[in-house]
Amino acid sequence: MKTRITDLLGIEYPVIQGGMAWVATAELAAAVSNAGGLGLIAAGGAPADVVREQIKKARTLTDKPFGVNVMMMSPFAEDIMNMLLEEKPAVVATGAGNPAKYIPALKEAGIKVIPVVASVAVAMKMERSGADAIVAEGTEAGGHIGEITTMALVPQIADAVSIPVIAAGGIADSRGTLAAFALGAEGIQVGTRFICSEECIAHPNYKEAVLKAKDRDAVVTGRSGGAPVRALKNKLTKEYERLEKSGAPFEEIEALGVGGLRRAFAEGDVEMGSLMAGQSAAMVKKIEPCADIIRDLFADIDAMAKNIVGKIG
Ligand code: TUI
Repeated sequence: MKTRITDLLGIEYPVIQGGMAWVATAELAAAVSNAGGLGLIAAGGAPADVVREQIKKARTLTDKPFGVNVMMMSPFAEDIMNMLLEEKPAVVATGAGNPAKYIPALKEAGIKVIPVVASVAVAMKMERSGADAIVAEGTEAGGHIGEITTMALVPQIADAVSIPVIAAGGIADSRGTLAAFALGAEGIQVGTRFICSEECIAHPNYKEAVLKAKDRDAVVTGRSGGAPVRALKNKLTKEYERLEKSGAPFEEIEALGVGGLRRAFAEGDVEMGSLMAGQSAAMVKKIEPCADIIRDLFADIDAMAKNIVGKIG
């Protein structure tokens, strides 16, 4: 496959692995890059030295390009950006905020910059600031999300910018890949399905929760505080809902989530851990190597496209 994304990043398949805090470690990033996609190490809420060690580890596991996802709401975002200017990963992706002030220095260092956005306005702002590509992330995605669906967001962003668009949110098989390309994307970002890869070191209980998830299990909490997060329904999300409905103070609601990711991904606490996952969780059927996941994400695209043209063309 050849798109502006495979050319830009020097990869075989136009797929980027989502920057999932705690899940997207050096092991997962290297496995995805070795399989021909672009793996990302997620900085999440970790300090710069921890992220630097992850980059060094990934370099021992792959000689292919990989990237780092920086969560802009992290108190360490600036430190991490400065560290990245030294380490020079192939790509810096960002989420949950505006990376514009860092883009000139990153580009100067030869790093490609790919912000994740959830609206047309921010996509246009990122293009003007010098981004190399954009991830258009629909509300189907896991973690911190916007309001607009992938179906409606991707074509609007594709029309609004000239840089290549990567679709994210709800994509977990080759039907989703084909749909994303039909909407104007030139690549896909996949998170949830990679949680259930063999190489992902998240706790087995968390992988099991994704495998067991049904269509309505990936619920949104935190709307009242202005930072909606999609995660698998459990005791924690129910407690969130109860507090939000009761009009509890923001601080009390927020305190509930502190440490939630660590509880889920490191400790396997499926009751009070934050099991962030997208709506595609219900489509994930087994634990398999990253190479098999990537092959399946692009399987039979030709035949599917021809079949569709046969029906409606
Ligand atoms: O960032 C994500 N997903 C995330 S971040 C995260 S850590 C977290 N946990 C709890 C609460 C908040 C964060 C877990 N999952 N996806 C990409 C994404 N970025 N979605 C939405 C945005 C976004 C939002 C606002 C991007 C830019 C933006 O504003 C830009 C501006 O101009 O201010």
